[in-house]
Amino acid sequence: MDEKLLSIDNATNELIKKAQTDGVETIWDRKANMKPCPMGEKGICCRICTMGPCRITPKTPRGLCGATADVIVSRNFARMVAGGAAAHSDHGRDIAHVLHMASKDGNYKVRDEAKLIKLAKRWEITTEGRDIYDVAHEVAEFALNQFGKPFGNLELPPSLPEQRKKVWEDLNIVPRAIDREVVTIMHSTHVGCTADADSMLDISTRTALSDGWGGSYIATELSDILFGTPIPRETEANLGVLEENQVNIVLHGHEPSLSEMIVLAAEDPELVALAKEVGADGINLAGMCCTANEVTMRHGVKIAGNFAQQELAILTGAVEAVIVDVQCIFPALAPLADCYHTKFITTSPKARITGATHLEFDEEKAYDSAKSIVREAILNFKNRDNKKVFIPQTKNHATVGYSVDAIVNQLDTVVNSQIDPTGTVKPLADCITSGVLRGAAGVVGCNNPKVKHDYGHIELIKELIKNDVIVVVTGCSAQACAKAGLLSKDARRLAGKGLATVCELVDIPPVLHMGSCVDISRILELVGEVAKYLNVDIPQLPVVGAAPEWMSEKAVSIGTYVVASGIDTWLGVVPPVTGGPRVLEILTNEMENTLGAKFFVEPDPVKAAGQIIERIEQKRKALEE
Ligand code: BF8
Repeated sequence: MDEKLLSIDNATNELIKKAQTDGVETIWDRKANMKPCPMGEKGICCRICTMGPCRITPKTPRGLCGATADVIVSRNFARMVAGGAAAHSDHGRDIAHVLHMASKDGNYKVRDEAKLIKLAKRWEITTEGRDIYDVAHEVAEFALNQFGKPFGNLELPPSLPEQRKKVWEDLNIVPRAIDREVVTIMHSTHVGCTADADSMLDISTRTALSDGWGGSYIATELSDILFGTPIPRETEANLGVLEENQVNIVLHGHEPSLSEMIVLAAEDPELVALAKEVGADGINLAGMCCTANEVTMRHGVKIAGNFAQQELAILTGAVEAVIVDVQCIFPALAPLADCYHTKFITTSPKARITGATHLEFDEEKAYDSAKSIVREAILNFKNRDNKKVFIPQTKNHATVGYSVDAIVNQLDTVVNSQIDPTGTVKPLADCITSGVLRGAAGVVGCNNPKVKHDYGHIELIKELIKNDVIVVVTGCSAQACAKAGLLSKDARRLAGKGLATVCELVDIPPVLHMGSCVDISRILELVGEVAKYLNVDIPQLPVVGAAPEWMSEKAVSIGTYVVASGIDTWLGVVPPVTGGPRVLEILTNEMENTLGAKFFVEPDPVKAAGQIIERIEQKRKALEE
């Protein structure tokens, strides 16, 4: 691999080249010109009031108010957690609103009744003799209450082991209402409030837990109820999924309430006919970022790419529209779309972008709204300039859609030949305790131009599977794996003997696609169930987390709740906390004493894999004793 290449992915490198020929800029050009602020990088710049901004230096060891480096670093960290928890949880709230408007004759329906009933029972909502939509509405209300209820703690899912809950109780970090936790951070970080790194990190941890075991968990469960619980499906990934003779629509963002309707609208006979009328062979949907994960695991919609590739989709000159809702959308798409014929369509009042075409998605009239958006894309086909079109011929096959239910079913079907289905995680737990699988890793998160595109994910994961560590993936890591062929069942040839045997027996890839970033809740559920089955607390399991190319506030919240859930977490990009020695000490050391897990920072993915394997073996040994 040419060291100068910015990605390990051919399609990406080819399109970066095209950007140069076309004279347009990409994230990598901006990165080359950007000099990151060294203060910001260490987290020691404080902009919380206007007396400064204060910068901590040897000469000025305190801000104007007297805040130390650790106070500043911990407050900045806390605000990142708040931003991330807010984004994930507001996504969950939106899905709850959609469930509340679901009806038998409406656009949004209940697709997984069994899951709805199970959740209703868990929340002590009467189900017998009731209309399923009455139950759905009460479940939605109950969920919405988790965001703002004035008293009591968050309703925690049954997959959370009692031992873990006790740890949180003892540390006084059991989350309360989700909004309350986010607001507490904003209050506590206001000038003149919390000035103690330890306490600030406790508040951050509690808020992050309200995301992982609250907002994100709700987002996943209610999405499954509304749109169906994913089952394994076949798909393809990378920009080569774009079609020369079709209307190409890229769905980018996060919430399935929009993308599900677009998927339906794109099959509408009226719109299919319109596409033919404008000279196209049909309508081709392709997903990007977490929306890609949502629609691929429920419909097999192809994956165009991950976070760093969003500009490249437009650069192909073959995309009629990029339709976005919220989160992880480059504002750069607006001026870039002006250089091609692509329509950049924003749909959410929460994420309007100057220069974009704003067609607000109205959930009350979801289908009609989605149809008008798709129509815009079709009518734009005539503006395509064939001279500017270049679709890289790179794509790979992937099997996606491993929800917890799908994993349990798959193991039951094959391992027990359905003779004696356990309906539990027993077969998975057995594979781990017997040592056939050495352990499991959840590899998640973004792309970050500080790391060669996709290199962090793929190198780490290849090393892990080679050493019989089964890997589950979500977010942009999942797409990196799909593009690299690691989500294909053939990839078992890259696995160690134990993992390869399991893959063959169970007919799964060595890397399992578990969904979008909010679906890290699926990983929590799986890990929690295995711990409960073995009657241990989560930190005792040979299980780790990793975010090799993370960049967003959401990733900070995720990392924090994963560690607080008792799972050691490896970061490939250094977080902006190195200017606070106490903060660093807590995150990378002391958390192990209090929460049973901590953060590791290792930019080299091969070294990180070595550390992970060592840690997993230590845990195995302790578990056997
Ligand atoms: O929530 S992995 S770049 S797309 S933040 Fe964003 Fe990161 Fe991708 Fe989904 Ni998650």
